[in-house]
Formats: sequence, C-alpha cells, structure tokens
Amino acid sequence: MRRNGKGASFLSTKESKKSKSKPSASNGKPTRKELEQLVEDLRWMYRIREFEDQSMRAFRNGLAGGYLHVYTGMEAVAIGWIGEKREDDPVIAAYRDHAYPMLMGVSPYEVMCEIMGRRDGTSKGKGGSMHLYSAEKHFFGGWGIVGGHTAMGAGLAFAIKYRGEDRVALCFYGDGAANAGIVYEAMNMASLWDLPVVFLIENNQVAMGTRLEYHAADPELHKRAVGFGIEHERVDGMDVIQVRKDAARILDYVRKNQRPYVVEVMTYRFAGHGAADHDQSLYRSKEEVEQAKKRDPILLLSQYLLKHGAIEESDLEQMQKEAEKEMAEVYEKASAAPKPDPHEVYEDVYTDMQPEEGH
Ligand SMILES: Cc1ncc(C[n+]2csc(CCOP(=O)(O)OP(=O)(O)O)c2C)c(N)n1
Ligand SMILES: [Mg+2]
Repeated sequence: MRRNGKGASFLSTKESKKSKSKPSASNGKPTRKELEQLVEDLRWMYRIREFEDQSMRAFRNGLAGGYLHVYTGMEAVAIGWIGEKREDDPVIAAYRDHAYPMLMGVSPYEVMCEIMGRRDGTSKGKGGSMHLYSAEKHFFGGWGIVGGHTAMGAGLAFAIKYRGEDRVALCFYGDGAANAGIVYEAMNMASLWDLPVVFLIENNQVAMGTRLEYHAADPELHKRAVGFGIEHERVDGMDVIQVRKDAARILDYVRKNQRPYVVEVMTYRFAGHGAADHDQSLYRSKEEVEQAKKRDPILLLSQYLLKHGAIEESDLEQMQKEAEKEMAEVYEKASAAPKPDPHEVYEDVYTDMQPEEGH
C-alpha cells in the first residue's frame, strides 16, 4: 500500500505553518483568573476521563445498547473550543460525543441515562451513545453516519445567517470523515454563502483501524479548504492553553468576517476506536501510544499548574478521587433509572405510524 512520505508525525504542527496565535500562556505569566479557569479545565479533564471509564463499564456489563466510542485523550479539544465559544453558539458532532453535551451544561447523569437507554436520557433513552442531543443547550447531536452531519453543520450556520443572529456554528468531525464527499458539498455552500461555521477536524490520526497516512492522499487535511477559498490551518489539540488561544482567535475571525474556517486540530485517542476494538496492535504499536501519552492533556496541564503554584500534588489526587466518586455515583443512579415504556417507541418520531393499530 502506498504510504505518503509526509505522514503526520504525532501531534506535531510543524509540517504546516505554525499556529497563528500568540505563543501559549506557558511563555508569559498567567493571571490569577487564567489560572482559576485552567484549574477548572483540569477538573473537567478528570471528570470526562472518569465518565468515559464508567461508560465503558456500562458497555462491558451489557447496559449500553448499540455501540459506544470514548473521548479519552482528546479532552483538551472539546474543553478548549467549547470553553471559548459563546453559550448559544451551536455545536454538532459525530458519534464520539459524550464530552460535548456535558461541557455545554447537560448533566453527566442525563448523558449516562441516554447511553443506558433510560427515560431520563437526552433522547429519552431512545438514541443511545451516538445520539446525544440537547436543543436547549444548543447541542445538535451525536451522529453515526461518518461525515453526514457536516452538511447539517453548514445548515446550522445557514439558519444563523438567515435569522441575522450573532452566532457561530461549530462542526466537529474526524480525520476519516474528512474524506467523505458530503464534507466538500458543505464547504462549497458554506464558502459560497459566507456562512459562519468552523469545520473542526479532530485529527486523532486514525479512522477505526486505518491510519491517517493510509486513508488520506494528503494527510494535511486542513489544505482541503483551499479549493473552496476558505481560511485554514493545523493546530495542536493536546495543550489546552494553546487550544483556547487558537479557538478564541478563530471564533472571533468567523464572527467578525462572516466566513467559514477549516481548522485541523491534532490530537490522539488513547483508547480503542469503539468499545469492542480488541486488538489495537493491528494498527498501532504500544510504543506509539506511550509516546503520545507524554503529551497527555492532563499531564501537560497539571505540570503547568504545578509550575505556577496554582495547585499542589495532593490536589491532583483529590481531583481524581472526586471525579471517580462522582462518576461511579452517576453510573449507579443511571443503572437504577426507569427505561421508557414500549409504547413510547412511536413517540418523538417524524411519523404518526401506529402499526399495532393497523396504520
Ligand atoms: C458513511 C459511513 N461509512 C462508514 C462508517 C463506519 N465507520 C464508523 S466510524 C468510522 C471511522 C471514522 O473515523 P474518524 O472520522 O477519524 O473519527 P474517529 O473515530 O477517529 O473519532 C467508520 C469508517 C459509518 N459509520 N458511516
Ligand atoms: Mg480519527
């Protein structure tokens, strides 16, 4: 099989132009307010990671129907971008979707209920892990068809423009999805109609078990924007401080200029593709994973906060313990929650079909 010599090296942004943001806060003295926010970011990293461990437990114990994909290792991307967007900027994403709604204000309990098919879930327990949804919190899913939702991302931006609102749509998708034809239809219309949308490629360098250099003719995916006259760049997705800076700058650009943007955020998933990915050695070595873990977003951020005296070693342990306890309780509560009644299967769908009554 052909391998492109320019295969992405891990998490590196050096193959493309350097991030256009000012150097990360690590270079200057952070303010107290910045440090407080970063401590909260770290707390979120622990919470999301623990939540994902519990969601895997639910799958293993047969409590999660359908399939399930965890966000472990990629936390800094959602934390940084959702942290910088405005509350009512809408978000749409693929199926690795547990973290986004929680960061947007949906409770971990509601997300776990959806995963476990309980009535208190975000889609009343009828969607599952890949179909989280909260219009109230501006989260528009949770989609399983690879690449398909990018057209809806452009649609969310179209709605914003049509109504004359001051909002930016955020559309997260993977490196594998970046090869889908629909993405280019969406980019074309977004550029033609000047839609305020960020196409955000979460490049974790693998699509199921196919490595980036085997699935992408040019692994610098942000360049795909060139043909549509859209601004684009590749940035780091492991150092949340840098992620926040890039996110703030790009969101500001899109809001001010009413133009789309393609940003390729380099990240890495520490877990398998989905809950039943049992043999990762088919597509990556243990050494590669170990190497990537040297830039674990939790590690990078805790080192920074320790260096600046914002936390002590004992705080790390405390945060981890709190997250463990919280998410174990979420698991217990959700697993005891009621399931929807069978007749509810015909509710909240696009049709009034009632097969049991003959129509
Ligand atoms: C249209 C379509 N084709 C194939 C699949 C099967 N499939 C599920 S996930 C996936 C890989 C997507 O990888 P990527 O976009 O990089 O996202 P990641 O899992 O890395 O977050 C594929 C091919 C699908 N769900 N939809
Ligand atoms: Mg991927």
